[in-house]
Amino acid sequence: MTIYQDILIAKKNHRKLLAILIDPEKVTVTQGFDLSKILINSPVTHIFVGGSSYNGTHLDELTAVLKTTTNLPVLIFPGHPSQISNSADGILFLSLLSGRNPEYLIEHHINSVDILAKSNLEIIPTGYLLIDGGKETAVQRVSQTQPIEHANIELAYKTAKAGEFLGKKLIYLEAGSGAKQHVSLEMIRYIAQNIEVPLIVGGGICSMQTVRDIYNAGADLVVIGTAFENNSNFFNL
Ligand code: 1GP
Repeated sequence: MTIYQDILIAKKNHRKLLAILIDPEKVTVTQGFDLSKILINSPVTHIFVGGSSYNGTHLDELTAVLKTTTNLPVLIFPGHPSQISNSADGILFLSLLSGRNPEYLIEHHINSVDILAKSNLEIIPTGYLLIDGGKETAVQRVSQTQPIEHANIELAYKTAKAGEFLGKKLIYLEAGSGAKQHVSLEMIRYIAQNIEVPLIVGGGICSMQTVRDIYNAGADLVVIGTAFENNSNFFNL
């Protein structure tokens, strides 16, 4: 079964999914081993690996360690084509639909073809929407795009739905790593009720209670980065 098929089945069965975002800029290979020990005893179901500005050399090794020591599906969450690793299981092939920067809508994708065409990675087309999280985040800075306003549910919904019509298999609502405020429950609820494909929500989520609230609002998969970096006991709270 593919990773995407499993996500679809989880959605159908209301089995909520939880991803940890690991930024290779902040995690060494040795730390990857330690992380794995925590993750295998946690509710985490997926590992996302990526960052807005990583350009180091240990991505393949770190990805391989995370994959082999946890047995969890590892998906590349790329900020740039150079962040694609064949050691992963798949890739969220992101189009930044909230923005109007052609690099993040199609250019990076073209530049990824040579490596992806030769890889065994499961490629999952993902509509990526940056929603204002109360401060300028790395995605905004690196992509040079404006987020959708926190309160503009209609625009966020129409952008997500257009992504679905374009064939995106996942929609990802992103407040940005370390956001002051996560995507509102109201926006999540409205979009979840009005799209068919699974919904991912991430950015600025600081407690397991908020994770549950976001599930209850209709998200199928929640992404945690900063909160776990700050507290490795996060999933037990
Ligand atoms: C960022 O959504 C992820 O792409 C995670 O955000 O670091 O704020 O948890 P945080």
